[in-house]
Amino acid sequence: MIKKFLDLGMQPLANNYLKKKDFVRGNKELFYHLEVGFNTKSKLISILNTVPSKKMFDDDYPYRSSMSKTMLLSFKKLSKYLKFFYKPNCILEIGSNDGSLIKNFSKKKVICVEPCKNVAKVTKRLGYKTFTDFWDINLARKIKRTSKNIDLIYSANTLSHISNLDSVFKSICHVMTDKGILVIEDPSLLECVRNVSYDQFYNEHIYIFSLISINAVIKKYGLEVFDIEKLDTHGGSLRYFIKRIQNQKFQISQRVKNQLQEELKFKLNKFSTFVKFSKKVKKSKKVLRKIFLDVKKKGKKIIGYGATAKASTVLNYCNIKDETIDYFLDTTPDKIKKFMPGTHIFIKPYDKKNLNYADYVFLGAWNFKKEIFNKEKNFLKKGGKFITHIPKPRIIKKA
Ligand code: JHZ
Ligand code: SAH
Repeated sequence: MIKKFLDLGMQPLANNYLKKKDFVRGNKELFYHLEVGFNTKSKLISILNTVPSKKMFDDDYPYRSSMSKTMLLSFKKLSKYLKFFYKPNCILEIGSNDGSLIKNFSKKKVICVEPCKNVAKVTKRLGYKTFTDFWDINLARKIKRTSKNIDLIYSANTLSHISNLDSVFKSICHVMTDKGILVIEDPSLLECVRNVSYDQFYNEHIYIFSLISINAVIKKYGLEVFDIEKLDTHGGSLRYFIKRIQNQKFQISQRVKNQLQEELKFKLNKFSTFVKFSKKVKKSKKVLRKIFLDVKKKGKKIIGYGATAKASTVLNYCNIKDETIDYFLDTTPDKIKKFMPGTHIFIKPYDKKNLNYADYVFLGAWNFKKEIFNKEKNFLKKGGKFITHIPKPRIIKKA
């Protein structure tokens, strides 16, 4: 049974950045009801109303992993470790985006899966074998016909985006060798609850995994987590190292046991935890709205930094629109000169002039706070201020 605990209202598709013609002349934006629930059996957290994959991941998909140095570095570090420790013969990446991870590996050893044509083009151009398809059993069968030695499958911030987990794991088991390893990486439910980062919920994030729920899901495919790594990326993520249960080469590490204990101590297996979380979300909205109203009353100029999918959830939920935030700054070519979904806040290219115009900057990409504050030392020194809602809504005056 799935029990609902959070209602974030009607929301637009989070990565659907608009051109003016998309919302003037009465053109309708697609909205869906963003509600979140708890599966009493598997303890899996999921959104309740899903949008078809083809509507979200089309040939115009704007997100590029390479826009953050933090992510590039994290992928580089992981690649080194995987090469050293597992010495893979053939690597399959599901949701390879612009190749930020895979470009650390030799072209001869790699298979990319990326359904968005405009993004898949990037790895194709770099010379990596790329399938422009959604991950499912048909694709898995096609790949298996030519590649029988896939001993490492990697997928970051993608499996949580696919509603049919049965198809995901059956397809993985179909292509992965008996001694193969599956490494997945997604935002951690524990950190999401701890930080009240309710903006981890939007149409693409169908699931927010915990070790508890991942274990429950993969067991029936004969898989188990044997190691785990905590990451700072995307507001706190978990990297799960998964093997077939019958593969005795790796023991279940102490880190897995510790994570399980921590999650149980935090009561991630109890519905009541999420009811409390939902109350904190409502409070967060109230306080954030007050901060924006107070700053605006003083006649200050506010802009946003990082036109993220997460910011779309926050701003639409809190009803903060273009009369409050003058514009967003972002480095992503496919977002620039477009408008934020739902709130219709304009997105400008990142430059110092556009930044220095502001008195206050809303941190849309709060998950890259360290990287951004490092870059914007001067803005802070000159008295520039940031507004964030994580872990609690507040104004930040200096780093
Ligand atoms: P970022 C997307 O979420 C969507 P978003 C998706 N569902 C997901 O899971 C994660 O990514 C992986 C910009 N930026 O990574 C670049 C600057 O402008 O938090 C990006 O547009 N300057 C697939 O959108 C955005 O911020 C900078 O200095 O919530 C960051 O987006 C930096 C560091 C970033 O993901
Ligand atoms: N792995 C990268 C990209 C994450 S963005 C990173 O961590 O930064 C999620 C990517 O998954 C997008 O590029 C999207 O097109 C892709 N994706 C979404 N649904 C998918 C599916 N069913 N099969 C394979 N890839 C998918």
